[in-house]
Amino acid sequence: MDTTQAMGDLGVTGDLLDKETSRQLDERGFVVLRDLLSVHQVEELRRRLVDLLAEEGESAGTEVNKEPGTERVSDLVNKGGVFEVCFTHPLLLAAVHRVLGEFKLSSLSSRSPSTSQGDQPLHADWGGTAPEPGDYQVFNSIWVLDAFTVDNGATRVVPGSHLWAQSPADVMMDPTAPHPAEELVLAPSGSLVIFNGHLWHGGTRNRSGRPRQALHSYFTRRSNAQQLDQAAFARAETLARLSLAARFILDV
Ligand SMILES: O=C(O)CCC(=O)C(=O)O
Repeated sequence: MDTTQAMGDLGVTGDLLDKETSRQLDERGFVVLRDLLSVHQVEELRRRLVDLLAEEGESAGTEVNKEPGTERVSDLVNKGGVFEVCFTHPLLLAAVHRVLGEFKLSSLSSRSPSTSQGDQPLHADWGGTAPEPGDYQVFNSIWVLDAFTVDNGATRVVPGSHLWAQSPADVMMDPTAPHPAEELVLAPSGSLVIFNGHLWHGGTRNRSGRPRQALHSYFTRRSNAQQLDQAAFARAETLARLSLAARFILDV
């Protein structure tokens, strides 16, 4: 199995990403793809996350990280077949491949900012030196379960910042402050926000009084370590359920 075969098996054909999507991903660093999940899928995902949060309580999110003021659940690969679409959707894989070349899943988690919480500094998802354009190491994506609106903690992004070879902390006095070029990513429920992991972005405050539930499918170049060691966490029932191609994406 190699990347080409795995992607082919999972339905990625040569021309899946249209020209405009590719252009936006290259130049602006992010794109909102609408209607990737059905209403039924969104409901199933939401319900499973509610159950997991109740089951796991204080330990929810600990496999990767807990973030004050948010509810997170991690290691979702092993917590239900319902999450499989989040790391096998052909459009997502085509976009990841365009940016990273050879890749694997790094982690799959959920994030919901609580009421009046959720502000994050602008950041890129790569801890090391910001790479030159084209030498990208990480890719991120957000499955929007509750529509992202102006007041519910939608993600902010600085379009084109993945091309600057700089991190916000290198050049901004205060990365928690608004950036003059930032945009709020507004997206209906069922959308997927795909973005270059070097794009400057961050969560914003949820002022809506309602949940803002979303899932993060985070990918890394195949030669990098994963945020969550998928092989170490893989459960027997997960391995039994997944196709060889899906296992290749996880590197298990
Ligand atoms: O959920 C969001 O709006 C963005 C979260 C994010 O960028 C992060 O947790 O690193």
